[in-house]
Amino acid sequence: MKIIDINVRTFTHMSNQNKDSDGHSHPCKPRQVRQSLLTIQCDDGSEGHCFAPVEVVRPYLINNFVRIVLIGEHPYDREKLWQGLAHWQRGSTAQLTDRTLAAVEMALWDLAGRKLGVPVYKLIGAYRDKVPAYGSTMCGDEIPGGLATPEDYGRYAEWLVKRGYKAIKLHTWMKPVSFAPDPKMDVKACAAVREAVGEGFPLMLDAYHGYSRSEALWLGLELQKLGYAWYEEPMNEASISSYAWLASNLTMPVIGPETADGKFHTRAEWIKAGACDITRTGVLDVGGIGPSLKIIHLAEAFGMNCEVHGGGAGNLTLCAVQKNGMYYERGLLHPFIDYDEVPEYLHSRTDTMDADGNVRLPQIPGLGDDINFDYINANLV
Ligand code: LLH
Ligand code: MG
Repeated sequence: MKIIDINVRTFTHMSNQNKDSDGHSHPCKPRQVRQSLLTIQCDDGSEGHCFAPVEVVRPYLINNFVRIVLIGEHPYDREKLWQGLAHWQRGSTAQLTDRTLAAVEMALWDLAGRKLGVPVYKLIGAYRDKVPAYGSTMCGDEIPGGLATPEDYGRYAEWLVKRGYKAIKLHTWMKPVSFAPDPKMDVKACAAVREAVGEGFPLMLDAYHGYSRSEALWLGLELQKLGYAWYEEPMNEASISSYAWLASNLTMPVIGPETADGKFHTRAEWIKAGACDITRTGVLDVGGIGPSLKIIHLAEAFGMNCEVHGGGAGNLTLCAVQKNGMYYERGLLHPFIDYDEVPEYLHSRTDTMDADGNVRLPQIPGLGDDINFDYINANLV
């Protein structure tokens, strides 16, 4: 069995989300957008797939890196193939990102799962078949009735509790919102949500990612008073010593890093420096499922939890194979967006959540996306 081809289908679908000038998602009028499906094919007819943004699997990357490492190889040699790509990141003039590695590696997992007839989380070794989800809000905005005021956050939190979520994480206001960033406004939103959901309900804050040490500490001390369960990325994650300083000055858990470069190497340095109480990985942040498993197990060896960043089939798979993590991050959510709607390119949602706030792992062979190939083939670019 060997890999004989890698192809990318780019297709259109409707989306009601847009990114602002700092890259944060917000609701917008439905519009047509493009997405890609990466497919790895083997000589025995087996295939593995992974969705990716168009630029992450653009022809230059597929032809000049991915094909060269993968063609002719056994598709189950995931570690060898991942190391081949990861090694090539040095000297690739930053073209070959962890996101491309993640798409390729997850397509290899999908291929193995489909070929063997099992969901990937069972193939890795499941810890659980359902995962409690936290509702992760979009960043604040200036849309009337959206997430524009502390009261908006409070009202939305009440709705999220009714929908079944057992925990909520706020993303508050970030640039380019006109009054952001403002730690005092963050505290007002956090207090309004605490008031809405009552004491004891697990709440987390993912604050503006560029506060100074003194702003971050002031905000953290306020969150402690409000009984928040973790404090995420209030400063630039490149400064490990700032996080070590923050963690040593707070009793509440500091979580991270999420977006810092360096895969498992960076997470090891954070743990060694005492910069976090809970560590973090996400398939797109560190180059896939394999490197995320290394981080989860590293954390476990230090008696630490590792919370998974972001949603989707790969991240849900990680949540199902770990003991040392609480939640699946479901979102990003907003009062004007029906997150439960099924995207046109799938037959069903990958992360369907029941009324008790649990996401059950899909039982289809592969990574878990129930791909609507007819839709994709009818809407090719
Ligand atoms: O800044 C944002 O839009 C969010 O922080 C986003 O990156 C989100 O993925 C996140 O951090 N979740 O935890
Ligand atoms: Mg985050």
